[in-house]
Amino acid sequence: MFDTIAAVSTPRGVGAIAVVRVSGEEAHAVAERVLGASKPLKEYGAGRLFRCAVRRKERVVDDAMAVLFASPRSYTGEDMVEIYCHGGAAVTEAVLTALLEAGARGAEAGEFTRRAFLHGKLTLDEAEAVGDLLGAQTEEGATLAASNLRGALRRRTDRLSEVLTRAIAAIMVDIDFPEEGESTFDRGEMLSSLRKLEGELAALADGFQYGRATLEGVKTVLCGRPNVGKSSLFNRLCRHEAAIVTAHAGTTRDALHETVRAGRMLLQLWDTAGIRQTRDEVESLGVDRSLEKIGEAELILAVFDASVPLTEEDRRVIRAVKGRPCIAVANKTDLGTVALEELKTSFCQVCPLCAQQGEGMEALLAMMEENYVPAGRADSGVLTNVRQYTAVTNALACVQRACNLLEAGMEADMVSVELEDGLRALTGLGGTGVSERVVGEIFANFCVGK
Ligand SMILES: Nc1nc2c(ncn2[C@@H]2O[C@H](COP(=O)(O)OP(=O)(O)OP(=O)(O)O)[C@@H](O)[C@H]2O)c(=O)[nH]1
Ligand SMILES: [Mg+2]
Repeated sequence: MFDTIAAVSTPRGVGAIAVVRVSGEEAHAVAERVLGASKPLKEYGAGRLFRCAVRRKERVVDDAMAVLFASPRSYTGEDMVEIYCHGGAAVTEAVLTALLEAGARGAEAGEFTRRAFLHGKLTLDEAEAVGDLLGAQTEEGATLAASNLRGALRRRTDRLSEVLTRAIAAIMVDIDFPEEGESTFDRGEMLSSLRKLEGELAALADGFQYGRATLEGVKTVLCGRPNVGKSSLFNRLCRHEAAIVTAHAGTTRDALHETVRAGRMLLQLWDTAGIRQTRDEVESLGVDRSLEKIGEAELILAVFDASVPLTEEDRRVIRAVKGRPCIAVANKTDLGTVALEELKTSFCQVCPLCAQQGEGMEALLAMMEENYVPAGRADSGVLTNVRQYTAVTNALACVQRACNLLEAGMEADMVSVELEDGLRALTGLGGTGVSERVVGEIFANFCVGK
């Protein structure tokens, strides 16, 4: 049974308008008790905007607009009413209170979207896309989430599930009607189709790095010896004077963090203390912190002063970032480029830059995007969270095992067990067979009113 819930769906605070939503079996009746219009609400029909007075305890608290939705053609799949009231804090509160007094219950976090999932209006990955869309901080992230909301990821996984279903069905025929010593299905053909599926699942799993980076941001750390221009670059990327810059070596002592939009990327960006041997206790703690941040980084921007030959301290930095995803930034090119060639011997990606004037920033952003934002991926159905990623990697492992069993000429029913596990993992991505607890956790992360 789904009772009738109500909540303010716009952010708290003052705005020109606020949207209050009601959903559930009694939604229309509850609204009828509160909204005074020129005729009974159902005469307006679904999807028609009408003007109304909102009443609470015999008093009109707002002059508003509203629209009815009839089940199943609504966001939640239930009867719904949306009220567009004036966005003052007291007005909004009064409209909500009137609905609660008229029989609705205050909605829990994410309850509207949860109902949409439970009524089959959205699959679980599409519901997650609603959360991703609300949290997206770049247009790239919004595009990705919107396309998942419109089913891009679901269609992609549905296609893969179909391959599994067909393979399972073929094996079932074989198990049910065994012919003497021979399979009724072509093992070679099945193996090649499953190997292809394996490749597609692996590509889907690989895209997770991009999905997460786009929505949560790439953990990016600026490092280098003191005075090379890390904080100058940090400020350029932040587009404001977030860090102190001086000609004094050892200016930055602590690790500074900002969330930054850079081109099509979102960065969780850290500026760090210059790495060097020092007797200064505070600076030395800062250096420890820098090394720690390097350890956690997904992308390192190792900054060097290109106008002078590399120093022993620079070489220590090069050793510290060895084998990590790293772009070398050859800074201070306005003063010279003597270190440029040597940097090219240690790094695949070297970007000449003048952080002080901003020359080279576009090239640097392009280099960063090259690593993290492959062209044309945002609308292809991308994994965006660990739950989805785990589902796909589990399915992938099952398919790999099934292929190995087929290759080893093992019994068809053993292959089929793996394929069924793989199918379960993959359909779980859309929410099939997912436990109440997991579903609850997903929606608990939403805000009230969503
Ligand atoms: N000429 C020139 N000077 C620069 C450039 N980038 C930074 N500087 C100067 O270099 C000095 C050090 O810059 P910072 O950005 O503080 O360097 P840092 O690497 O953060 O230094 P620490 O915090 O001490 O480790 C300042 O005087 C900057 O103005 C550049 O591209 N060209
Ligand atoms: Mg600094």
